[in-house]
Amino acid sequence: MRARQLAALASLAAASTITLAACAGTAVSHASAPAPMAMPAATPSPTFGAPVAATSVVIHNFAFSPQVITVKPGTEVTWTNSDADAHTVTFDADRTGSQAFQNGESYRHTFTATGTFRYHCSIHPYMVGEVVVANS
Ligand SMILES: [Cu+2]
Repeated sequence: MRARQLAALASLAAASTITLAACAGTAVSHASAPAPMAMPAATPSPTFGAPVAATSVVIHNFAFSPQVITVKPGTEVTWTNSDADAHTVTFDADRTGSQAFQNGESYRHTFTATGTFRYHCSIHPYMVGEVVVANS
């Protein structure tokens, strides 16, 4: 019994050592292989709707509508919550964005730089949207 426990502990320790070694190896190869990071941008998610030129988004039935909007740089975008539940607008890239806001409340954000800005609701992470900021 005692010997078996010791053996189990020993194999656990060995496994930990292997895991640590594997982590170190992974970290090195990860730094030189940006392919996994680039994948989401290269293949747009099929759950995203068609882009719509708009400056306001309504949150209704646990979805952002329109889901994908296009704006010019310098545009202020307004999200208005028409659900009974609170939601957030949280940008995927840096987790900045709104606090939870309630029914009838709005969140505004001005987009200065061009780019594609994906966001989600931090309370309901399956709620996703995108703002495409482009000059044309
Ligand atoms: Cu939500």
